[in-house]
Amino acid sequence: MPIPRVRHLLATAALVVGFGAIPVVAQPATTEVADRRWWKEAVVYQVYPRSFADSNGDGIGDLNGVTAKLDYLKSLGVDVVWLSPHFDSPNADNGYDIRDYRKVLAQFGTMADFDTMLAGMKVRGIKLIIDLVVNHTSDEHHWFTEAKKGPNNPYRDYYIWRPGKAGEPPNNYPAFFGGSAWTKVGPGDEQYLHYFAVKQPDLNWDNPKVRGEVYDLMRFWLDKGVSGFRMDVIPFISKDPRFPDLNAEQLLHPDQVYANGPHVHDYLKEMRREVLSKYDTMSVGEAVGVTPEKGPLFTAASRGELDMIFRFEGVNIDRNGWRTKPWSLVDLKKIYGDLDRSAGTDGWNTSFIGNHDKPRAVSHLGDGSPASAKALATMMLTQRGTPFLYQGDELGMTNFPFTRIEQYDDISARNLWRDQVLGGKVTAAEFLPELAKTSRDNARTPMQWDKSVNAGFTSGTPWLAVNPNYATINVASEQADRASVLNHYRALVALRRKTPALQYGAYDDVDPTHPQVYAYTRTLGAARYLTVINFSATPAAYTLPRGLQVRSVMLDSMEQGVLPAVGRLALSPWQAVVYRL
Ligand code: TEU
Ligand code: CA
Repeated sequence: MPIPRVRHLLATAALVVGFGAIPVVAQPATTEVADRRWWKEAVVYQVYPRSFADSNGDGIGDLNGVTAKLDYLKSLGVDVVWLSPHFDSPNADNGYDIRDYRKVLAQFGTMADFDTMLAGMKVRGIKLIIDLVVNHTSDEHHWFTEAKKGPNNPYRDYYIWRPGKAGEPPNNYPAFFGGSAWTKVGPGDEQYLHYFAVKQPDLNWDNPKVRGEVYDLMRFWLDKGVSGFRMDVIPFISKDPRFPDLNAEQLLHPDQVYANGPHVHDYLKEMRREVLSKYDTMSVGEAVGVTPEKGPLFTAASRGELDMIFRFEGVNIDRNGWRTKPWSLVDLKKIYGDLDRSAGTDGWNTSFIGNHDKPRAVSHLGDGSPASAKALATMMLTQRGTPFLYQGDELGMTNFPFTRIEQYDDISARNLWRDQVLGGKVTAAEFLPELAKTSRDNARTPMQWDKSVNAGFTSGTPWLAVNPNYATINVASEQADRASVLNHYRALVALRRKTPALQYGAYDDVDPTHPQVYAYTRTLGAARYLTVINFSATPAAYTLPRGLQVRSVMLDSMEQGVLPAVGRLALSPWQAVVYRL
């Protein structure tokens, strides 16, 4: 195990230069924080099981693979694992289309394997949250195979049906994966609603039986010992039953309409009352379509809905759908500032730079280099809000060098190709380079464990190709390298854990308009820290604003460990430093 590079305040206090000896102020005890919660102090790690570790050589990651890697997760210092869907599914959308909520996907193993995995986590003090995908089911769920039989079926009202308009859909809602959000099936002229793929019919949350079914399945997993849920597109669960057409403005961002149903907050309050409040849980909503002003309605503790949400302005800063667009650090800082303000004192945020739906952080927010991966990690792990690491980001795993459409697995990529290129809207030459930069499959290539064949992910043929850079970017090589991205993550997680100000302290951007350097403080009582990040591949001579003076280096991505002369920093490309003030 490498030696953590976190410097202890007392050991470095003597290094203070430029100003006289300052008495060391003890950090306030966390008990002084008004509303302590384990999930505010936790660091979460997202496992996408299909791509994490394959235990039986079929090329598909599985639960026994996760169990085999628990010591690795423990060595990272993470407290919670978020497991992407592990339920029975025909995998039209890699498990986000559930056929049976109480059964483990056979490709991933059995319920006994799940129990073994959960027990292994428990022994190591790691909690598990699972993916609650209840805006929609698979069209192969028995509720839907019944419902589609006709208007008189007892399950009909589990889903949302409307008559078409003269052979056209009931309204102009678009689906996320292309085409209309309505499809006709079975007898009669009624169509069912699906915000995502045709194989993902939306549940009718206005039906109390549906809500009862959802609460039951939540209790089933909570009773097994999971500690909460990541809730897939949860703001979409309530629909306007009149289904008015979207106007031109709304068609530019239908997600904002979908996230604004009349009863979404009633249902979330009911869910907390009925289920979450009866257990010691954490809940995080995937807040697609939620604008900054509306965020607090989901997360204000006094409202009793969710604990926190994922907001996407940051990770989407450089894209418009499948196309990339220019962005600036100043824009990013503004997003983070707004996000922090919106959490206020009664709410809580998440901090993340990637997930299974986004390209690799180091490739789109950084420049692909390990130095930029460390800079992004420093940003993520010193923000206020619970950090969510995505598997492989801790290695600096990069985008895949996609060149051909056949290399993609994702339904979103394949449908876009059909609509955009086969539909004659753009040429393949225009489309493919953009898709390569924005595709979700970038995040779904197998985890890179070592430099053996298939990166140690599988002894068989991987379901999605391994990134060819695995010989250098992998766990085994990085364990052994003190200066690796992996060991920087470990140091950051350890620093956050022992530093209440990094968990609970107020966030203040001290230089919001600087185009190259991101500098912000985190303050809790008398404890004050400063993160400084050179967000570029060129060196930066940077004078600290507001007369700030640093006292000691807590962590330096370049390990220079040198304190600056008063207030003046010479930052290397992508250098990121956490100071104590
Ligand atoms: O994602 C919702 C969602 O809207 C994203 O897929 C979005 O379209 C994408 O980030 C492109 O920017 C959730 C899941 O995370 C995703 O994997 C599922 O495909 C989707 O819901 C349907 O369940
Ligand atoms: Ca397998």
